Amino acid sequence: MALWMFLNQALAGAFMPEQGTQIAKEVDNLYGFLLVVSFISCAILIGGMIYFAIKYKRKSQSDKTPYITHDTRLEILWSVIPLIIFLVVFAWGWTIYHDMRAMPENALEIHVTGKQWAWTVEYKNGVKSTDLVVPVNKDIKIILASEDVIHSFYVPSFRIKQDAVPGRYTTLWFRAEKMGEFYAFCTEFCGTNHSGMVARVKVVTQEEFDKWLVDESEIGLLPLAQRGAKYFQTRACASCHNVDNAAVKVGPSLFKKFGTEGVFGDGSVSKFDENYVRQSILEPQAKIVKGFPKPSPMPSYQGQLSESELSALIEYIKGLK
Ligand code: HEC
Ligand SMILES: [Cu+2]
Repeated sequence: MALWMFLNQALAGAFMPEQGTQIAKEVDNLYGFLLVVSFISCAILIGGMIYFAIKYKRKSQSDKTPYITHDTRLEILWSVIPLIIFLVVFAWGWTIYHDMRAMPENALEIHVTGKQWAWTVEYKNGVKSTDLVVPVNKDIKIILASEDVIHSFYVPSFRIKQDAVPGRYTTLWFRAEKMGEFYAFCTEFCGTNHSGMVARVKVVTQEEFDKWLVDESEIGLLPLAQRGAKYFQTRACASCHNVDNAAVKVGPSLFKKFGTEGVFGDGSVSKFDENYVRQSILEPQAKIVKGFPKPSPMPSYQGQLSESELSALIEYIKGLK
């Protein structure tokens, strides 16, 4: 058993992501078992084949192959042993899967919504975030939805994965046992920027979590531009736009743009003013910045942002100088 655990940890540690939950350890144990059994079977099979090939190689013209029809004992053995192994794997896998799918009661419920190409996390008190922040050692139930196509929410370190399907809710749960930063990916190819659909999962102490939740909910009391700065992060603008002179991300940098003249792919120009920023956010396809692909990969925020949130974003972009 000790050797087994050692082998498993060595295997998992070698190429699996960090184990952030109890389920992750259980999944890795089963996976390790499958690997070890496969190695042993492979050795017996290939080893046996080589051994017999050498042992029964025809050595002279008079060598005759003995006539063997079957061996009942052997046949039962090589049928029953694999059957037992497969049933063990089945029962073991089913138990873990059952634990994964049985939603714990009294879990902290968090809504996560997929949209081309970002995850939005919403807490009961109204806080919206692009990071999934959760307290350590607490059951968390994620309620998934999608605004457009099928996405899939996957946290490799927690060994959990679930599709987000438009028109219905799906759920999954986890209990993070390690503090730190992990990643949630989209594992359902959902369009051009599918690979960029990543959210950070931050596991913090209960105290840090409570404080973060209050801080985030007090955002409404901040001055416009500061609120805009927050929305710029939480609405994923920052994942595509720089606000300084750093290398261009998916979209153009918004640094020192306000008040200048925007030049578009079709050669037209427009003043970079409040209405232009507003249109850029609500109808990204209307005017596409010169040098950027058409159609623009920027999602429309029509119906996603309130007037007050729009004003805050515009005020923030105005102040980028
Ligand atoms: C998926 C990536 C992506 C996201 C997310 C995104 N944008 Fe964009 N954005 C772009 C691209 C690409 C362009 C350039 C093409 C165009 O004009 O649509 C652009 C253009 C713009 C422009 C015009 C820039 C100029 O130089 O004329 C503004 C303003 C803007 N985005 C603001 C925002 C804001 C505010 C948000 C968040 C609410 C946001 N964007 C989210 C990719 C993105
Ligand atoms: Cu996706």
